[in-house]
Amino acid sequence: MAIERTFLMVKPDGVARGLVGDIISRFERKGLTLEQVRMVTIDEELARRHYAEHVDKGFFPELLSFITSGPAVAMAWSGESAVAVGRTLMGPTDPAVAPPGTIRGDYGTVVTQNLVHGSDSSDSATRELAIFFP
Ligand code: D4T
Repeated sequence: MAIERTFLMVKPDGVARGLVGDIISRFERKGLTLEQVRMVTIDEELARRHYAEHVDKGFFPELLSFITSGPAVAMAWSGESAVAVGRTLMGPTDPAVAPPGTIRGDYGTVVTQNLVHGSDSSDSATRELAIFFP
């Protein structure tokens, strides 16, 4: 048990569909604390830094096109086990199989347009927060 910080982002599809308020509300109601928030339109350079582990994957061109397609909402959150709690509320990567009650399970069907990003470890959170909130 530990207070952690995590990086969460509403991706361009979530912003375009007007789901920012709902998504923020879910994290708030769960008990996490919103520390910082800013709108950002991700460019290719930022996408390559954020998704460094995926740049050589086959799906990267599609991911790059999507993530740079419009504004996103970048957020720093804190709370008890914030990394795991954030991931639990988001649901599995592919919205088609994400259970109802999760953000991806409730609002998506397509893996690329999966609405939200959340750090998958404390180390990732530190790295990602430094990129978006230098
Ligand atoms: P992010 O990083 O966006 O929170 O997603 P996950 O942590 O849940 O999933 P990930 O890192 O494996 O994938 C990053 C990002 O790539 C998209 N993606 C993934 C895609 O477009 N096609 C694919 O086949 C996969 C596996 C979705 C999330």
